[in-house]
Amino acid sequence: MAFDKNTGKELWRVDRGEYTRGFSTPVIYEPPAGGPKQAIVAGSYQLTSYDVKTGKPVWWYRGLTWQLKPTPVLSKSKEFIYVLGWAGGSDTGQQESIPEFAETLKLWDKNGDKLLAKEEIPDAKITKDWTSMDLDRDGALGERDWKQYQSRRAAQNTFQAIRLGRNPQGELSAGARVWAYTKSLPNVPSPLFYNDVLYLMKEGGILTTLNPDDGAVLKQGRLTGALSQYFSSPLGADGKIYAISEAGNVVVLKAGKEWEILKVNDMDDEVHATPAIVDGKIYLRTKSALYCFGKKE
Ligand SMILES: [Ca+2]
Ligand SMILES: [Ca+2]
Repeated sequence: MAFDKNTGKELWRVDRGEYTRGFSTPVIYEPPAGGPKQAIVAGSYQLTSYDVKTGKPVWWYRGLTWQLKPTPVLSKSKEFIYVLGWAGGSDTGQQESIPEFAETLKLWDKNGDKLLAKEEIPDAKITKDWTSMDLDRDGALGERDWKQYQSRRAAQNTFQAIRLGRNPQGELSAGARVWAYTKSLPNVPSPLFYNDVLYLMKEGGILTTLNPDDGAVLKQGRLTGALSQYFSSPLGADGKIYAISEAGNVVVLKAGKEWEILKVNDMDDEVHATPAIVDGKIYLRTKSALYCFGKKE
């Protein structure tokens, strides 16, 4: 949905019913060659860019995983976008080819109503996570539910670079993918593009730097002193990287492909939010307080 910032009036809304899970924040994008300002949204299986004035899709790209939580990041030139997605059961090698709905009905639809009731399905992998299967909540699997299941089982978790060029239009082909990295993928923290290096902050405290041109790993290591879960996304500023663990350890790193830890601070409180850096100040929210750090004026 888009709203007028002054009046709160709804300007447009688009139905995204086929994007069954999504937590990713939209990214505002202006094509380098001109063209309308857009909002890029990462959702189930597809990245879609909407004209912010009309809500009309300008371009889209298939080939994402099921649940998109991180926010995509654009390259400095805005000609590439880096999209990270991780969902349980979709790591490389876990993909399955699921038969068509009509074929499955022949096997399992005992009462012949062209739907698959829970009791008719002998596969516990399907029935155990029923709420993500029965999308319209009618108590049985229809063709739409099944198509989503097929997509989900075919999807692959990746951190991938997609070439947008200078003014993308319509469907971007699979050839738009420049590279894909499939190991040590974070679930929640968004990637960071800072000074021509990509950073991934994985749960458990594993930091990876990648070359944005080819996806090659530049350095991977654990953040000693901050090895808990990570929900907060890493940030770059002042030649440094800031990464904050759930346990409240703030790691300050020297930015660069050969990153190194400068300091680990302890907030003595849980942190799930990504800090904001504005006008030389860092705003950091823990479970119980909001802090501001900066030089005294
Ligand atoms: Ca049936
Ligand atoms: Ca259903």
